[in-house]
Amino acid sequence: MTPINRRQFVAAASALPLLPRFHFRRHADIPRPSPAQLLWQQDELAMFIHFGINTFTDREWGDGREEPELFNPTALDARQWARTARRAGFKAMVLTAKHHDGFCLWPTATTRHSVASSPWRGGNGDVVGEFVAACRAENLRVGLYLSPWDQNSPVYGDSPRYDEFYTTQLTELLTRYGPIHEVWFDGANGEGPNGKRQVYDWPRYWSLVKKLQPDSVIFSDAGPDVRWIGNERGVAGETNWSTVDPAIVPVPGMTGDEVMRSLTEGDRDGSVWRPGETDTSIRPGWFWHADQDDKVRSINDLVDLYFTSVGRNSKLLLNVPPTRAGVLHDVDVARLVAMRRRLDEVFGSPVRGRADSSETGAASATFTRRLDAATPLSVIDLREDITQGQRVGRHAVKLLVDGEWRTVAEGTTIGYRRLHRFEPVTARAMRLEISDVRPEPLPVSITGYRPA
Ligand code: FUL
Repeated sequence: MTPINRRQFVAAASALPLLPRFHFRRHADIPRPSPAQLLWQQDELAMFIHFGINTFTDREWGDGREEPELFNPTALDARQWARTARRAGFKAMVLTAKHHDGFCLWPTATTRHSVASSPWRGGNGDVVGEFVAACRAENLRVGLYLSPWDQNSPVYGDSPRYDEFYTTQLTELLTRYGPIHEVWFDGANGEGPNGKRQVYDWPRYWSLVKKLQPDSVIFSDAGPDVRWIGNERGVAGETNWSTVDPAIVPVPGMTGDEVMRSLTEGDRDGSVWRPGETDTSIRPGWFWHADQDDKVRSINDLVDLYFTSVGRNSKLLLNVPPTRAGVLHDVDVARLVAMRRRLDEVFGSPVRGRADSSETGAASATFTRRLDAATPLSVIDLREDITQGQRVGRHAVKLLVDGEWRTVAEGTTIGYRRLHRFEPVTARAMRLEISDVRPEPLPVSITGYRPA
């Protein structure tokens, strides 16, 4: 007998008249996360580190003509970045190994525009190496951002030659430093010195990453593993599917309403699993600027970010830029630690109750949990088991208050995690109604939290 694959088996078996068809619909193949995508999502919080020549020129986008001598952090301490991240509950960090100015934070063989031409550590320094070592020491997953747009490279715009240059840089980064969990690509694209626009060979870059770091996730507008959420404000869509139709955003850097909608909300019947990452900065800029030391996000603002990203089936990649000394600023550190304290208070006393009734229809279900005593609640935390895909298209949360069911929250998608905040009410039971579910409903976990 010739072996057949799973898809052929399902097709063949569902054609048999004696077997009920619903059996096969119940096990429909819907997109599910890979192990690497699952880890990425469960981390919930990652810290973005924008650091480089811009830190010393006070710019956001360098032009590649900076003198490498300007790069000279006086007290660089990557361990302080990592320690802060861990204390604040972050599970991963992503460093700008190269930004649009082309200045490399590691001693690359591809260009002289790097730390090796700077006075820092006598020209023998390696920020990427120190960053990776610090992540390992603090048990954080490692991510690297290698900007495709490079304003320094003389071959930028000469597309095949630049692809060669760029993949050599990628190879250095992905072979010298051990496991890299996330590789971050942005879509910025310009013209080279020859006046031509660079055409990036995305399939080549991505297959190289997969070859060198098979357990990593690749981030870009177009994934393939993790997609950009479509804005830099820290706000995921209230509707947020982790599935997308890959034909809508085939390459990074595209614009248009449908592109932005698909980035922000995903696509319900999309054929691939590509969850959204929400990146934003703790300050107005991505790089450190002295005149923004008094513009660091407030504690409330940081807590809100958690609700509008992690609480909407996304992951938060929060940028905290080191100063010219090479450390995270005291103000930023204090805010992050306070954010952690506040989140620990909010989520400190979970209320689960016990399962009471549940009713399941073809595309809807109701789950009820009784509480042991009347309990004040102000947050509800919903979770689908995303190892089984993402299914719920609509939901409502009701609390039993004085003998009546009161709706405290309504929405569309749930996914990995959906958080709702509301004015405290004292409840005896919690109920979740889900509808517009595809394929069939599975249990959704419900946890309440007391007012902090
Ligand atoms: C964008 C860049 O242009 C910004 O400078 C920043 O690095 C942001 C995270 O990505 O594409």
